[in-house]
Amino acid sequence: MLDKVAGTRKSVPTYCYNCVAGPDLMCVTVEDGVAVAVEPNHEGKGIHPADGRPCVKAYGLIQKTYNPNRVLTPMKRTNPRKGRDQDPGFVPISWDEALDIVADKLRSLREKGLLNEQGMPRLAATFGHGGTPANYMGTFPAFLAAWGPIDFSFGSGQGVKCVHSEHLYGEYWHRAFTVAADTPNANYIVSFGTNVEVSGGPCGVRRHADARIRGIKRVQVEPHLSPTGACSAEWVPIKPKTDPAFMFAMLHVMLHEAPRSALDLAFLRDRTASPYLVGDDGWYLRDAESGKPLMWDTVSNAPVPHDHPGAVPALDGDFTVPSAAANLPDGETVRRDNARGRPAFVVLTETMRAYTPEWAEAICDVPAAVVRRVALEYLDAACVGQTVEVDGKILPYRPVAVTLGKTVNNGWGAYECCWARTVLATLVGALEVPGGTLGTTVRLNRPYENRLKSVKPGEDGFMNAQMNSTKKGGWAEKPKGRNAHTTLIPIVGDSSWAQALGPTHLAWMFLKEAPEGWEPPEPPDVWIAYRTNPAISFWDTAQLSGNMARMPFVLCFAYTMDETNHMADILLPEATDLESTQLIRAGGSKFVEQHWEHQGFVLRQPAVAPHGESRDFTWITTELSRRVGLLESYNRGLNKGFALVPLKGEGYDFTLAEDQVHDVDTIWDAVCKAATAGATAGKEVRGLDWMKENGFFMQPFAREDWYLHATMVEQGLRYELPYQERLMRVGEELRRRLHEAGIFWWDEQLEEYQGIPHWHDVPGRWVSAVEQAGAKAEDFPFWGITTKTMPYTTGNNAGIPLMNEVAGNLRGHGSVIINASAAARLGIKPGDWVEVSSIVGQTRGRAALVQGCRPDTIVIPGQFQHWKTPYAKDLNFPSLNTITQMSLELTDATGSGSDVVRVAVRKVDGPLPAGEES
Ligand SMILES: Nc1nc2c(c(=O)[nH]1)N[C@H]1C(S)=C(S)[C@@H](COP(=O)(O)OP(=O)(O)OC[C@H]3O[C@@H](n4cnc5c(=O)[nH]c(N)nc54)[C@H](O)[C@@H]3O)O[C@H]1N2
Ligand SMILES: Nc1nc2c(c(=O)[nH]1)N[C@H]1C(S)=C(S)[C@@H](COP(=O)(O)OP(=O)(O)OC[C@H]3O[C@@H](n4cnc5c(=O)[nH]c(N)nc54)[C@H](O)[C@@H]3O)O[C@H]1N2
Ligand code: SF4
Ligand SMILES: [Mo]
Repeated sequence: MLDKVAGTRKSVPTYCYNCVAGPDLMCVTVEDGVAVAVEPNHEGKGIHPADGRPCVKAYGLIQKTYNPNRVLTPMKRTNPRKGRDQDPGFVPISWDEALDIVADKLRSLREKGLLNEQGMPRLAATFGHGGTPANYMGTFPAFLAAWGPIDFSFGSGQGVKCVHSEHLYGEYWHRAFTVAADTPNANYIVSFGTNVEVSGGPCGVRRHADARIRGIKRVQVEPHLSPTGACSAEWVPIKPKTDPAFMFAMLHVMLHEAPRSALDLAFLRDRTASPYLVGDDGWYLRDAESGKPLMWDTVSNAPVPHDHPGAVPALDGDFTVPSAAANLPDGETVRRDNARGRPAFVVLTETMRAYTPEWAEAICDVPAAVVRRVALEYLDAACVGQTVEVDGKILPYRPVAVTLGKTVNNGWGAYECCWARTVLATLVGALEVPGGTLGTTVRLNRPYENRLKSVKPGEDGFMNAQMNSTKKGGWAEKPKGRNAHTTLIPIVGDSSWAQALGPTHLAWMFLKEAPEGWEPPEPPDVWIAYRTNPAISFWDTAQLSGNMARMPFVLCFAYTMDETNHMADILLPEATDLESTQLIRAGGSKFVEQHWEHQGFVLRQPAVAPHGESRDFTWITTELSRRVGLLESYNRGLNKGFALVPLKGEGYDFTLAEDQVHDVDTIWDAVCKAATAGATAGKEVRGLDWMKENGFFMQPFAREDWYLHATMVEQGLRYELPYQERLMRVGEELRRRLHEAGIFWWDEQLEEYQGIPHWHDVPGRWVSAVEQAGAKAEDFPFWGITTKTMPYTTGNNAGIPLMNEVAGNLRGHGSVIINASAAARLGIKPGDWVEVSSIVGQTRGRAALVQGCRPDTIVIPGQFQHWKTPYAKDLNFPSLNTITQMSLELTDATGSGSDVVRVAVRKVDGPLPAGEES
């Protein structure tokens, strides 16, 4: 621990990972034991894509540390009644008492059995904000692993209202849990609501600024003019939730109006399923012997299996296959003799025929000429046929990309958008090549730290997919967790991240009321929450808070009081960002625009001593493990790699004795040594002291490894595009299983399983949600949407005054953003109080009048309307989450939804009296 020493000044290197655009490097200036400033870590120049600079949010960490509202001792609830209107009656207790209460409780669960009578885990845990808490929770993953089954079903809005469908389909098609443009090399980007100048952190901002100097053209397609729109060459104000129509029309132009030769025909032929023959009933025509999909070979003028050596398959045409087979659902194989077969590319082209720019204009409210021009500019900029040298290798050069923001890539319409975006890339060969559309990380396929290695040959010439079985006997009729991810969402799989990416709102909803044929789940005996605030960040927050109050025992790691830990039984204050120790990976390729030309490890270390009684998360975890009686398996977990890397490898062994309690520094010293030894084949071993001095350990990361292309070529694999035969089969099997089990309430979602997506009235779903609730559609004439702002990282730092001060410079901060003419019609002037209401409730805020917003749309930035979080609760800011529906009907087949709601707007006199929200 660091003591206050008079007259000293030092700069402590560390990292910020307060949002998914991290980790970013920084230094903390400490004077006389007091953190006084955050500064860039200039040692990161040339290594970190932003040369060691953090973003504005990191500058708030000083106030975060010294926040007078921090919870600084463990606390226990004295009022057994829970609810927003109940005073929890928290009283300070010692660590001993707090840990004993928790350990007793947890031990009693183990005695009863890890699963309850319904087969559900008795212990549940929620970690928020896109997985970033893992970078602050020290060795806690080793405790979780030692425990056994845990329900990660209860979401916070991360996942289902984050970039959800992109996570699932992106990873399925190109190992892209998140998708980005190769900004350093791109020349033309069409961004559908990717607010990267705000959400991309210093790496994103720096890269796009450099790209602008280079002359990149970015077209920002979104209902309101975000800072990203403002920094773009062009803003296209599209009607919310109509993006699939825009993208389908781009496909139409490229397939029906542009010359065929403008497309990357070789890429389509050799790297995609475009030549696979589709029978009239929609299933691939397969070789009767091997079951492999057939293509029409133009060399032998005959059908051949997809991997036939020397074949030059046809992309166009209409063929008769003398003898073939088809794989129907549930393992049924049928013969297909003299069957008609058309290449998947033809089926794609035919399906897109009706989706002209003129058709899209009527849906998107964007002139057909704009859609057409964007499509042709994209095609023109694609440089089809060109190559570039990267790390001594010749790769295709395709400097065009399409990116999708959250709200485009989640909820209804997201499947169509993710599909169309990826097909747009394949048409010009711009998938996973320099300049194009890239995946940046994997979370559903292992190894998580190397997405190239996660690619393995799977079915039908494609990469493997980890799907939950939909077969009779294999299908999980009985869910293993309360959001039923293995039962309802085949594509999410069942890896360690999968459950948190299930339909996590259903877990909350079903606590209160389950649909027909579904056993209402009992709440978990114990729920743990850390760095998450579902009571503010999810939808229909009033109802959600009510359901949360039904949790019988809640353990929260607490920084300050907030709306979620208001329901807690025990609060444990962990030492925060500048006060504690952890080693994590950095570089390589990660979320958002975190592709580096280096990879390695970065240390978070105590710049200042922990405040009050707050304790390092690793200390808390070790103590908890000991008291619960899990010390040995916890230590075994550390040795196996749950704190980052296995502590033993070839030529080194830093394993910890399993029967002993190890202190924080001993554990992280072993991790630092094993990590560096592992990365250098034992040549360089750097302990905790070295890491503290140097901050990070980096090695070069080949730029070639940003791209999947070489891996695909080496393994002879094709991208599973454009046709989705496998998903069709999975969807039909899921329909049968659900119907056999008497479940019909997922039928709408099953419609999403199509070979080639068709347009359905996506925005209309939000309108009919109003009508189904018994209200009149015309009473809610506006679209309500949200957006992120640079100084805020979701609700994580809402209680930091500096962030509000900085955000005060941003147009619309803390307000309801509304088009000036629309406001004038309603008699609303700048700064007036307005009420925004939906069928769920109402929220109030001051009106910010702008030109840069569609007249039919209002925007409520960020997530506010706190009623407990100190400082934030006095801001009186509105929140879209108070008024957004949480419902089955607005849930797509991946289990996600969107931050979108139909609303009414009216002028009012002032804020709602406290406690009267919704
Ligand atoms: N209206 C609206 N809602 C949204 C979004 C939006 O853009 N607009 N975005 C959605 C998205 S994409 C996501 S990923 C989710 C994220 O939503 P959540 O997963 O709920 O995450 P956060 O809002 O970051 O929650 C952070 C909580 O952790 C607490 N906290 C902060 N620092 C510390 C600390 O050091 N220690 C402890 N113990 N606690 C700490 C904060 O007080 C806060 O209560 O929100 C979603 N909700
Ligand atoms: N500063 C900051 N950075 C962050 C975060 C943060 O909280 N703060 N959170 C991180 C997380 S968890 C995530 S998930 C990412 C999200 O990153 P982004 O998706 O880039 O972020 P948003 O600001 O939510 O993007 C919303 C944009 O979508 C537009 N939009 C809304 N509805 C529609 C629609 O129907 N169609 C189209 N075309 N556009 C629409 C809005 O106008 C808005 O500009 O950001 C990450 N980075
Ligand atoms: S973008 Fe900002 S808040 Fe996010 S990790 Fe980087 S420095 Fe921290
Ligand atoms: Mo997110």
